[in-house]
Amino acid sequence: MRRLKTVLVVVWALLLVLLVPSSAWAVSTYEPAVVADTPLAYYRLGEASGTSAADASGNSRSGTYTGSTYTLGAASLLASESTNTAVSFSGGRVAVSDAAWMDASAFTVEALVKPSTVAAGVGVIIARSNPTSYESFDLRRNGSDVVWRVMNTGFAYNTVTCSGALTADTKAHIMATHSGSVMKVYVNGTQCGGDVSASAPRNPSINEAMSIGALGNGSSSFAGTIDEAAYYGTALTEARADAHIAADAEPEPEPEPDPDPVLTCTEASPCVMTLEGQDDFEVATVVGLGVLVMIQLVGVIGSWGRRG
Ligand SMILES: [Ca+2]
Repeated sequence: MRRLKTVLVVVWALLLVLLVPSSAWAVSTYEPAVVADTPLAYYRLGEASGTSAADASGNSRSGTYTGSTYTLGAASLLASESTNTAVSFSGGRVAVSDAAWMDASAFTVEALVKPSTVAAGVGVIIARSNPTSYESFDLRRNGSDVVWRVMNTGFAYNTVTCSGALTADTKAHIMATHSGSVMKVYVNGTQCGGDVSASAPRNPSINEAMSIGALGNGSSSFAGTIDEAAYYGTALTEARADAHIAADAEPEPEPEPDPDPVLTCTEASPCVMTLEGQDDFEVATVVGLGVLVMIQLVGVIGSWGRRG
C-alpha cells in the first residue's frame, strides 16, 4: 500500500510540473547581466511607492527620491521585463549620499533613458556633483546630444559628445566610461564621440553626492524616463554594453493557450467520447503517465499476490 501511495505522489508531482505554465518561471534577464559586472550600486528604479530607491548590486547603497516632480511606476524601458518599472522625471531626482565607495579612479555609468524632448536644453541623467560649483562627472542630454564630461584634477573638463544620439520618446541604452586616461561612450551598444584622452579624474578625491535625474542641487533636470541606472568601479568594455543589451532581448511571444479540453459525444447511441482542445503532446503525456501508473499497479498487485 505504501508503494502505491508513493507512485501516486510521484505522478501528481509530475502532473503539476507539466501543468504550471513556463511563464511562471520567467525572470529578469537584464539584471543578472548587470550584476555579473559587479556594479558598486545599481538602481532598478522599480519602486511603486515610498522615497527609498533600492540598490540591486547587493551592496545596500540605497538612494532617496527627492524633489517635487517625479513619478514612480513609469513603464519599464526593458523589453525583457515589464514588471520592474521605471521613473519619469521632471524636476525630481534620486540622491545618493557621498561615500568612500564612490571614489573610483576608473568607472562606468549606465542607464536606459527615454527623453520626452530633445529640444535645446540640458537634462542630467547621472552626475556626481556638489550643490554649488565643482563636480566629478556628469552624463547628460544636451539637445539631442549625449554628453559625458568628467572633471580632472586640474579642475578642467574632459568631454565626449555623441551628436544627435537621442530622439524624443525613444529609448536608448547609454554606457559612459573613464579608464583613468581614456573616456568613451556607447549608445545602444555602438561607440560614439570617439576615444577622448583624459587626465586623471577628481573622482577619487572628492566628497560629493551622486544623483540621478538632475544635478545634486536639483538643477538641469532630465525630462523623461530613466531606468536601470548603474555605477561601476571599472571601465567596462563595448562587449559588456553589447552583452547587457543582448540580455534585454524581447522574450519569445507566448503561444496561444489551448482551449479548455472538452469531452463531447461525437457519435450518438452508443456515445463515443472524444477529448477536444488538447494538443497531441499533452494527450500523449497524460496517456504515458497513465501507462506508468498501470505498470506500477501491476507490480504492486503482483507483489501482494506473491505475499498471499
Ligand atoms: Ca526598472
